Amino acid sequence: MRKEGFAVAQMGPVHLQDSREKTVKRLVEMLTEAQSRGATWVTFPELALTTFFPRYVYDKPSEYDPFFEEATPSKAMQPLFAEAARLKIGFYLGYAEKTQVSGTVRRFNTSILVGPDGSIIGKYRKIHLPGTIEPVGDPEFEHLEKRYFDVGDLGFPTFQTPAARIGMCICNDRRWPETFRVMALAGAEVFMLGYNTPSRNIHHNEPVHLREFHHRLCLQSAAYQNAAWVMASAKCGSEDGFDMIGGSMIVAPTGEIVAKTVSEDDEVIVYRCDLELGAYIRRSVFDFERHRRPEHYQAIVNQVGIELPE
Ligand code: ING
Repeated sequence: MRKEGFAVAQMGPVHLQDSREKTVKRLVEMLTEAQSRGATWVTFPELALTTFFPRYVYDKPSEYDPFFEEATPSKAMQPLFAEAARLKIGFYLGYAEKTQVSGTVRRFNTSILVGPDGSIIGKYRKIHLPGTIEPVGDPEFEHLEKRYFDVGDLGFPTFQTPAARIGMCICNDRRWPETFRVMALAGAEVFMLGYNTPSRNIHHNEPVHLREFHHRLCLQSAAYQNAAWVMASAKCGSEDGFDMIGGSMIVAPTGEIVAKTVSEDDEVIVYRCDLELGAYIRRSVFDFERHRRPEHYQAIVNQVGIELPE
């Protein structure tokens, strides 16, 4: 039996005018609550330090750089790192990262995994960037992650911790099964992800109930098909009038939802996860070594889009 307390700390809205200090204070409060309820790991949302700024059109870096952190940990993150180290809690944190890669400025939609000793165990940079580079001209809001972020350059890594082997991804990544399979093939036992998912789809008139249904569908299938625990944390509610879905949850390797938020505010859910449950499923139904046939999967790696066979 390998039981470990995992928490998902969902955030309510972060408004354009909210300072980093005010927002980080909310994260610290939820981290403290998670620890008091038996958690040793906490998953925070995507872009947890600011509003979901890719909904707005900015032209110059000077307009959108204020949303980015230039060091990790940044000054704004310090109180969270300090409290986590004091309470010996590990955490996943999503934020906008501005950095240099081989002398070139790069901007990523990033998450870090921080250990209970306060050290940064690993980093992930979002690979599946939804939306468009140019505005589509929707009267209400845009989805411009391809405009502000580079495609992640770190692959889908996994990180060994005392509790489990942990893999990270971010929001739209959860809609692509390749994300989880790659991490599961590297031994991930727990997937941590944050998301900021608008309640409305600006690209087509999608019934509202489908937003949460597709969100749940992605997480439950990822958990079951990869025999892993899934920690999914929303930043949600109405950010300056722009609604985003909640539905933060913890999903067992069986695909069952074991904990779920009921609000669109700051809300902590905690579950004592038995890591052995995933191991059992990986020795039976999803024993990759025994059952997978990659010689028949070539199209998944060799193709980007659909190619009709002759
Ligand atoms: N947000 C959304 C997400 O993937 C989206 C964007 C929603 C794309 C629904 C397609 C369908 O959950 C982010 N930040 O990726």
